[in-house]
Amino acid sequence: MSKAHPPKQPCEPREPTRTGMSKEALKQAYIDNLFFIQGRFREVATPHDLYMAAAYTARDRLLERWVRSAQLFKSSHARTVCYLSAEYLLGPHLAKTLINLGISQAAREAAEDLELDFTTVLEEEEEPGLGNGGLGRLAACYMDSLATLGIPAIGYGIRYEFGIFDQRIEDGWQVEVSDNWLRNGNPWEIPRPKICFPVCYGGDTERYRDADGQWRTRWVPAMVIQGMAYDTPILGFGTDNVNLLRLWKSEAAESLDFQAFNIGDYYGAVHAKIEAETISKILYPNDEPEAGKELRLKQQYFFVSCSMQDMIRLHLNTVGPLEQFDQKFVAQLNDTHPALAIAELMRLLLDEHLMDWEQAWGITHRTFCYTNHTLLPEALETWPVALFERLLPRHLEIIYEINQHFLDQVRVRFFADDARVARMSLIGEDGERRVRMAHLAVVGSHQVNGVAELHSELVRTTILRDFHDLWPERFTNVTNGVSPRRFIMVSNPRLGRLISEVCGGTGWARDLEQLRRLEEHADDPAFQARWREIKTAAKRDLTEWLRTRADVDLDPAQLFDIQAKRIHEYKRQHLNVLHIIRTYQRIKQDPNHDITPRAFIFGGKAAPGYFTAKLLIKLINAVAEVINHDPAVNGTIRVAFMPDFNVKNAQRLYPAADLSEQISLAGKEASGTGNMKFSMNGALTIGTLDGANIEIRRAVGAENFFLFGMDAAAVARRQAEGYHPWEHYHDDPELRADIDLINSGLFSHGDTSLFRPLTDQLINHDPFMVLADYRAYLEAQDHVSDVYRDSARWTRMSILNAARMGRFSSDRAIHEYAERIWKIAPMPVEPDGGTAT
Ligand code: KOT
Repeated sequence: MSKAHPPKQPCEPREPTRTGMSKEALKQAYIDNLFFIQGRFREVATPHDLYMAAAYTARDRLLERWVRSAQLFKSSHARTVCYLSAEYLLGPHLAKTLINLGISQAAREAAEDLELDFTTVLEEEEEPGLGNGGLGRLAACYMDSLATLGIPAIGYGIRYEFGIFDQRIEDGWQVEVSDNWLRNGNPWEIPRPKICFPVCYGGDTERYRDADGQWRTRWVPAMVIQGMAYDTPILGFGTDNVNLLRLWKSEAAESLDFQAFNIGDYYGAVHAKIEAETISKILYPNDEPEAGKELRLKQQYFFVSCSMQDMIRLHLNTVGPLEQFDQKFVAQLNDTHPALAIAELMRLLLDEHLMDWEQAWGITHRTFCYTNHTLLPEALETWPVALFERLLPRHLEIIYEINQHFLDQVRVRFFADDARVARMSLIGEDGERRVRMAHLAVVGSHQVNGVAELHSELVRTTILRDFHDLWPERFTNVTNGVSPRRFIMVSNPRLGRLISEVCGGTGWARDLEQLRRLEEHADDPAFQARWREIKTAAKRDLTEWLRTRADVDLDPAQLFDIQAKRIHEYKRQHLNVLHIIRTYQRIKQDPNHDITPRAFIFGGKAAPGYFTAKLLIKLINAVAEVINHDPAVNGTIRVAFMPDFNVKNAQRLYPAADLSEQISLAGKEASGTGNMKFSMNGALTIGTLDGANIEIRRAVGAENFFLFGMDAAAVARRQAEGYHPWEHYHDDPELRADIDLINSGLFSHGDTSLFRPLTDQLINHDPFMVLADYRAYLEAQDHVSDVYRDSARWTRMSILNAARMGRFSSDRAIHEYAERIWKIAPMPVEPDGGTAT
């Protein structure tokens, strides 16, 4: 391939280059794409050109299936799920697409023939980080499963120009770097300049009589922008079904721009353009104070308005009468960020399509379902009424009217219970008047679910208790799940191959209960040896990566103990740190102390404005610095912080873990999904009875799970009777010594005040009861160390963990949503374009 033109075509008939699946077809397609799309030939192609050619080669095959899917769904008027989410944390597309197409091996061999390093090509991809963590990643897993199960679906969201920040660690501190993920172009999206909708803000409303003499309201906005669609095809595994992820980019409405230009206000026009483009510019990090987040509300309205308008357009183009809207669509609200969609659909039906209230409300209510993802009070969204009124005056009127109808119902049902009416109102009146988005979501939906059994129970009995009293039938649980394609096949190909060998093919990746077949090998020494080899190989890979990226040397023979998730006090990374410090003190006090060698590995981002979480990162790195360089430790224990925890890097962690840290205070973690990803990859869990941990423990067997700490009921009791963390500090000399060591300045070059905010908070307030669970945690960790020394026992437990994780596939979760909540059946796309029989 030394000439700068595409190779000559052979004369004999062969597979079409743009859709063929054989190695030869892929090779030809790859060379063509490098030439005709990138305008490159091998000798001058950059690694990015090589990646782009591979991406376009995969994309052609996606698009062919997409068109067939779209044709089928359109012609059959397929009922469709619309997943509304402000976040999608998709991770790299290429490897997953090749797996879902079933051409991973062929592509690898094609790359070999072309003398390309396939791993380097895959590494080149910049992932779209359009989410913060669990909630956004769940949306991505659910999109994967919807397509795999053959359920017609559209994911609606925002095409943020800048996703979640990249994290660098400098002098132990987190430094945020902006995520310019679109810099080199995005081969996975198709811009749709003709699919765009106006979105209005501000202004006023006015009453008028329509042609029938009916009084109606219209919104006279102060500002109009537009949203343009960017489509990403999402292919399922082992199927030709392709669904659509439609993300909206904000831009200046063309007409406005032009008007200003015509009257000579060039700067005004440019300003309007900038203001419009700002709306989809950046993803907000979680855990930030809500104050002054006008732009966030604008974002939420922006994407739900475009999405609702698009759904109505699709409906009118296919089914027709809007009365049947809720038969065509069901809309799932991924937490309350898109809850404004309820008011927006009402507005469109009432004001634009001139429907009456009762009918519009019936349709709206039958269309929406709401998933709650958190009980943390600070994460429950409310918006100041004043801000709402300024930005969305018509929606506030509609919300008031919904509230009036709703509270009338409450008053009749709960006679003379004013306190209850005040508690349930969509408007909070304590202090500044605020719109309560969770209340809007519950009132406007026909189903409400939590994301793990305990969480759903707490939703019913705490934050939404009054609503449960009123509408018990509305509440349900769907425990989260994760995609085995992403988190086993892509992340841990060695394990994937072994499972395929045991299960006789890759069918397990669509039917995860098949993992059970691993159980019969759990005690087989030869199988155990292979299992350990796979784990060790992943640990070696991670060790190598961390050596170059985090300047730390681990030993794959150590127990790899990993906590990877957002940094937050409720997740209790500091509890983990206290155990590390305890282990360090044991070594220092008795160098002959028989310690099970461990690598403590952390990963996770802290919200840029969350001071305590950032200080926790500094503490982890400060402890690492001292321990890793102390000759007395002699490498027995090591501490590492993986910078920039994202999907790509998560894929390096899960396969390498021996122990998964799931140590949140019971009742705080809604579900967790990292817990599932680790366990599927054969890690044992040390964890509390929180979120999905409870169900994971039940599934894998209590004897294969390291449980510690208070349960949610005990937490509530302790809090009710008055919790005094200082007593634990005072009464437990080891705990005191650990905290005192932090305060001594040992980890801060003698600065005794650096970590005081953390330690003072623990001793005096400790809202997440770290000190109360400290002793139980240490005991559980000692048990972990003992069991790890018995390699056959540990390996058996590890195999059983993976074998029993079938329930935690996102396919199971989506199957539950489809059957129980959405009432929607699969519509498989056959390779020839017909429906399956
Ligand atoms: C963030 C802001 C407001 C409301 C909810 C959130 C949120 C919740 N972000 N991520 N979550 C996590 O969602 C996951 C998926 O359900 C859960 O597994 C996890 O426990 C939540 O913390």
